[in-house]
Amino acid sequence: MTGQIVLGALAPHPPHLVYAENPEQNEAYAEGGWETLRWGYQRLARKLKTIEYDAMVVFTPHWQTYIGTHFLGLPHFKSKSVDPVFPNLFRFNYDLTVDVDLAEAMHDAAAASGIITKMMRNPDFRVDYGTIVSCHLLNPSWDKPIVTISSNRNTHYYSAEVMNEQSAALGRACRKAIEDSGKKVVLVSSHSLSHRHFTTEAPLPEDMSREHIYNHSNYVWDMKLIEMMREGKMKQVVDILPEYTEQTIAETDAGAFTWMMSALGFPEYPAEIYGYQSVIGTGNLVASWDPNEKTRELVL
Ligand code: 2X7
Ligand code: FE2
Repeated sequence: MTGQIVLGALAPHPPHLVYAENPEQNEAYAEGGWETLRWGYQRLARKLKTIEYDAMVVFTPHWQTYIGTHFLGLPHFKSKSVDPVFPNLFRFNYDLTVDVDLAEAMHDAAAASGIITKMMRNPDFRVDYGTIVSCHLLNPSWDKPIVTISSNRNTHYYSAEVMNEQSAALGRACRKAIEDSGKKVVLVSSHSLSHRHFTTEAPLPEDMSREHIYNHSNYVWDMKLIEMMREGKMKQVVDILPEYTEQTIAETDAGAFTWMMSALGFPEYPAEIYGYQSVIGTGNLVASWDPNEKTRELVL
C-alpha cells in the first residue's frame, strides 16, 4: 500500500513549555506558565491519539549541520538533554526509539535528488532539545518511533531564498520516500515564528506578568502569517518566508516549515490553529495541517 503523510504539525520547542508541564523526565520544577500554548498542545496531542501512524518525523533547528542534511540513524538514543541557554529550565532524561528504515529511505531519496546527506550513527550523539520538546508535547507517552532531520544552515551560508529552494527539494524527496515505504507518517516542523527574544530572564521564569511579545512589528507579521494559514494559502506563505524571516528573525530560517509544506504539497485547505503565545518574547504557534477532510477541524 502507498504510504502517506497523515498530519503535519507546527510544534514550537521553547524548553519553557516542558519545564512548565513538570514531566518526570525533567529535573527542574515550575509553578506552571504558558498555558495557552500548553493547552493547545494537549488538544493536538489528543487528536494525534485518534490518528493511526507509524512514525513521527521531526525537522529541528537545533541540530545544525553545515555540510548536508543528517538523519538519526540508530534504533535507540538515551541520555540527558540540557538546553545550553536555559539549563535552569531543561535537563531532560530521554529514552527514544528511531525508525531507522524510514530514516534511511528518506536519506536515500534525498541523496538521489542531489542533496548532500549523512546518517548519524554515533551512539553517543546527544539528541537536540528541539526534537525532544516538540515530540514530548505532541506525544508525552513516547510510544512511537521518531526520525530527526537536521537543519543544514543554508540561510546563513547562502540566503533565505536558497534555504527555501533546498528545503522544498528535501520535502519532495521525503514525501516520495514515505509513499514508497507504505507507512503512515506524522511530520513535525519544530520552531517558533518570530524569534527575537529578551536577553534577560524574569527572576521566576514562569511569572506570566512578565511575558509579552518582543515588539509589535513581530506580532503583526505573525498574525499575517496565521491569517494566511487559516485561508489555506500555504504556497504564498512559503513565498514570503525569506522576507518574513529577515524582518522578524524568525526560526523559519532553519528550513523546517518549507520542508513540511513542500512534503504536504503546499496545502490549499485551512490550517487547524491550536494556540499562539509568546515565550521570552518569541512568537509561537501550535497548528496542524490535516489532509483528511473528514477529520479536519476548525479548532480556534
Ligand atoms: O529554542 C528556543 C526557541 N525557539 C524559542 C524561545 C526560547 C528558547 O528556545
Ligand atoms: Fe529554537
